[in-house]
Amino acid sequence: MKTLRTQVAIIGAGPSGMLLGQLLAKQGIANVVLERVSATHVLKRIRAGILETGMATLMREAGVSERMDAEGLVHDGFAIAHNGHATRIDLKELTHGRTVLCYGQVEISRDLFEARAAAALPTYFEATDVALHEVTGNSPHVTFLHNGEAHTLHCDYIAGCDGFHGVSRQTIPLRLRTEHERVYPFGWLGILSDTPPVSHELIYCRSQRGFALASMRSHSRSRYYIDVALTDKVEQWSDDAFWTELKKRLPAEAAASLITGASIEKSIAPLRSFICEPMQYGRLFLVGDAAHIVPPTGAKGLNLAASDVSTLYRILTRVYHDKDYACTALYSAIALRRVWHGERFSWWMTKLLHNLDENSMHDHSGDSGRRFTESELTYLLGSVAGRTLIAEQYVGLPYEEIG
Ligand code: RFL
Ligand code: PHB
Repeated sequence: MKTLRTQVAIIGAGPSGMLLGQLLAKQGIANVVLERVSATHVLKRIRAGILETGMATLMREAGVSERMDAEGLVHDGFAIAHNGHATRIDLKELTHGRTVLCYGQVEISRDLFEARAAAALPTYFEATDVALHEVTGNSPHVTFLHNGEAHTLHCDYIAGCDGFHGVSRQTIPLRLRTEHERVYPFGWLGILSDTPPVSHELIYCRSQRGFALASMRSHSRSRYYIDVALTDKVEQWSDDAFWTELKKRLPAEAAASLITGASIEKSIAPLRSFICEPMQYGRLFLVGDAAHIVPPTGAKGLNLAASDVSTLYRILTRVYHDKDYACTALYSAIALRRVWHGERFSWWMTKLLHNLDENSMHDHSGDSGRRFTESELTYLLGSVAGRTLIAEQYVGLPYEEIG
């Protein structure tokens, strides 16, 4: 049995855990990261692509932004296509100069792993049987197995950054947490290909056949999604079948200029809205996907994780630099206020752009639910106020100060 000691134990080496670790280390706050899988495994998960300014700023504060600033693509806007007609949401103009950055989550993880390794900060990959103990007492600790050896990590605080399926949230007794959940009756089939993107900006499409998204990772690597039935299996979708369906959903002009190629990754992700309240239990703080999941339609998942990280990092800095122990009690309320906005926006964007059964569940006859949504979208896209509503939330609401 090995005994270890640190100030903050971080469970999970996804973007939440790694970014928090790097920011805390910059402030001289010791931390240890425990991750269930290998670094290679983490780097295989193709996920987010769009960063709000808040996330990009945190990467800069953590001193890991060199490649992001050199290679990330600044997007001044994106398009929403409806009935084959694309309307541009001019983010920059509608939000007084704000933009988003297109830079893949895999690249973020790679930059954070390299920085952590270079600073020789303690990280245990392939740590199994991670369990949290005495979280509400004065001597919290985490036990785990690493290379077959039992370890006990004593700490002051625990950051549960272990995603939706992690152990941290489960440590909060059921009677003390409320979980809000919505599952959607479809998933996103995503494909990555070394082909030039069909447009230099993202195109979100609502069509009679379903949703489609044209995104990218660079000028030569594209990421496309279509919504599919939850029962579909990825093996059922050949590359050809995917491209054929995508072309039917994209506006005609984009479909005509789409360059297709072999997929280098293909997967189906279910869509879910989920929020756990509170996000704190004693000395345990839940961060990112461990506490909340959004459907990807608003590109908010990683960005909500980033605002949690920012809040927790500022609170812990105050604890260790100013001995302000009481401010830890502020975490959950501050984090949740922004989470609920992001959740609402993601649900709303999903509803606007997909054929959701929920829209027609009150129909006695006909199809008024779908028609209401189509009218709403037509109205929003044709109105400066409507486009501004979308733009302000897409670039991200401001972070709240610690009171
Ligand atoms: P992660 O990335 O899930 O990392 C959690 C880590 O914890 C580890 N873990 C454990 N470690 C130790 N012990 C245990 N018992 C453990 N259990 C789990 C896991 O192995 C993992 O390494 O959570 P984190 O760090 O909070 O990051 C959240 C983001 O990954 C997520 O919100 C985004 O990817 C969501 N998302 C998007 N977000 C955006 O902001 N913009 C986007 O454009 C965007 N696109 C997307 C997305 C997510 C997608 N999928 C597949 C869900 C597109 C897709 C398709
Ligand atoms: C992506 O590029 O993976 C991506 C972009 C925007 C979204 C979701 C996913 O809303």
